[in-house]
Amino acid sequence: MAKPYDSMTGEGGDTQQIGRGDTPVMTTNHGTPISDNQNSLKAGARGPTLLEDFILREKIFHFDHERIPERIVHARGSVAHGYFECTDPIPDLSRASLFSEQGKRTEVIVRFSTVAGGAGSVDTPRDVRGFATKFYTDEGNWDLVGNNIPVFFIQDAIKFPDLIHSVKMEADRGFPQAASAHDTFWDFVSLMPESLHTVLWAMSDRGIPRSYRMMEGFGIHTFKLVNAEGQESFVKFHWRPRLGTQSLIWDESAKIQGADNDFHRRDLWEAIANGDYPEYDLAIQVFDQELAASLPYDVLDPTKIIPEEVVPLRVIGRMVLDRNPDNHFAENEQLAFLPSNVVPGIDFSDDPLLHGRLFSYLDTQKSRLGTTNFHQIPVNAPKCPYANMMRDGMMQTHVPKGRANYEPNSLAEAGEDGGPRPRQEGFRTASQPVEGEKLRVRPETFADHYSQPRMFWKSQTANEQAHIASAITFELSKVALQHVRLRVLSQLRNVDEELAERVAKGLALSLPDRAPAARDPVALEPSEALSIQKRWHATLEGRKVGILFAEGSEKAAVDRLISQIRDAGGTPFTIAPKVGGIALEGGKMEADGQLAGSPSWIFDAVAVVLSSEAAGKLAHDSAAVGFVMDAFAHLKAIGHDDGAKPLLDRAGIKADEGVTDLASLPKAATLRYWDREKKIRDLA
Ligand code: HDD
Repeated sequence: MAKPYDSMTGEGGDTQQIGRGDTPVMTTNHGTPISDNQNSLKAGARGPTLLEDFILREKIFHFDHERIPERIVHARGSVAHGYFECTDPIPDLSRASLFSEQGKRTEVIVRFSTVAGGAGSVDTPRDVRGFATKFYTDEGNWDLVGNNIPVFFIQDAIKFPDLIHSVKMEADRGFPQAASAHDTFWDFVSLMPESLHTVLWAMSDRGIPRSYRMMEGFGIHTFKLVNAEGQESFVKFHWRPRLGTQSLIWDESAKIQGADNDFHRRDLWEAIANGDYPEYDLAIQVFDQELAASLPYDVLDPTKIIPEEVVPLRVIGRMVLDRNPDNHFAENEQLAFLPSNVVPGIDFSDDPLLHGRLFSYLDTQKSRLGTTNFHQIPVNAPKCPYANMMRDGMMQTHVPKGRANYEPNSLAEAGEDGGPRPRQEGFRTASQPVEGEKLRVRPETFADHYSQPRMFWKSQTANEQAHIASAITFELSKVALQHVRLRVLSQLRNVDEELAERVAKGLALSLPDRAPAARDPVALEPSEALSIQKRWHATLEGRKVGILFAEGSEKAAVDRLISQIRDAGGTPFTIAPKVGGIALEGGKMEADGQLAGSPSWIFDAVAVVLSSEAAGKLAHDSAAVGFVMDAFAHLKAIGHDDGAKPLLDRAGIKADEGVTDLASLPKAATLRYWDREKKIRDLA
């Protein structure tokens, strides 16, 4: 019998052997078994390659077309599968089947994303994050395509291409990538005061989330719930992460871009792989037309929120993400969300931004996925049966039987399959009277652009306000056009004089005149829910602690810390100057990461377990000094033993509440030390 092909030696190879044993046969895309995947067909061993080589041609042809156009926005994203479980049924409000019974589970896939960067960009720039969920319900797919910020930059979809052109890399130079800190974005924003509310959110710590697992999600628009009797209510959807909302410090997020481009993608993947399934509550704010009419802003305006102090949140379910994708392309690149995917019981309001989206997403999938049959791609296909008279088209994979490709038909009367029929209980648009002239206008009720950004600003802690002021200062310092900086300042004066003054001072500019306001702002009560720090969850769950050791460290102390961190629900990660295993006091130990590649930026807190001899040595190693110095500057807990002191002293660490002994670290690591910030950074 001939020898099987050996890819190392290039010897052997016989189609008789193919398919033997458990290894599947490699074939062409048309099923022809392949005997040699290493060498193209040539005329003579050193001769020209032959056009006849259909195996080579097919392989290169396919490779040449492996990429599809990336999403025009939200190109970089990470997905996870899971389920939604209804915990508080709402049949009185909606007949949506996923909300019908307590304990009912519906499969979901979620895609988290950044907005501005390309598919290969980094995870931690300052940006809005996408939070898009596809519920595969038993009455069709419902896509809740939201963001981690509850408002949007513009009020009308017709402005979306301008907004996105302005924020993406500038058209002539092709930079900056994944950043809003440049002329064109701020030029646009300064001319569109309606964007200020979202700008303030994006410039706050919400724009640099710690993890997709620690991010809220919002449906943003007002939607409608419709019950079996056809009664409607307005609704806003909220995702609340069980781990609480947490963010990075700006300097930390910028540095993480160097340490780990995939910081959020890796975090999500590893959490799920380790069985720490991310969980979110789904909450609704339900209200009626009467309440809507009583508010000093319009509920159809997507630049406005309804504070939860005004309409409280009701939790109706939870989502658990418990499965990583098997294939990035098939389940992420090919995943297509459509805000127009609703199910009976959920309907749209007349938000003009939403209406534009109902067109845009369907349209874009044709250009991204190349065919109107993109719904047949496994990740997009409903999990419930679906049938209609739409036929053919590129990449059609269904093989419909019979002649019934039109409706109505009477083929059933002749004993043939007459195909599907619409049914009364199907999706029915909530009926509402509509009357009016055709107008290209913005309603008067959308005209107040300043009250809500002011409410947001007033709701923040002193540190959070400082972060907003310095983020705007930073971004405007990257803006080269002086008139744009001044125009932003003139807009900010309408939001809050103090904010405008702080930014002007940071830029060494004098305040320009206030921009004329389309409508004078009104005073709105601050809302605690808008601050991350006021709602901080002090938990080690989901948090990662870096433990630095070196030769001579006490092994028992490292082992003890590892198990304490695990017991508290955190993830320990050991770091040493060398990874392969070094001699500690009490035995040898391998490290998870090497010091130079594991800066403290990628951890929520750090521990330093060192002999004084090793600490003295590491005090002359910039990676080790930077490890503790940055942890301190990023307001993290630092646990250490006595031996580590020479290193801490060298790094200029001043003892405070967050600098603890090793035993206190697991508790200390649940917090960031905001009080420390004013001592190490100018918060003016
Ligand atoms: Fe959008 C993608 C969220 C307004 C047009 N959008 C996209 C994604 C998210 C959002 C999360 C990524 C989906 C995925 O992961 O595949 N977009 C929003 C939110 C908006 C919003 C929360 C306002 C409330 N979008 C918006 C408008 C338009 C679009 C007004 C156009 C008129 N969005 C698109 C798009 C994308 C998209 C170009 C790119 C890829 C895709 O749709 O599938 O059609």
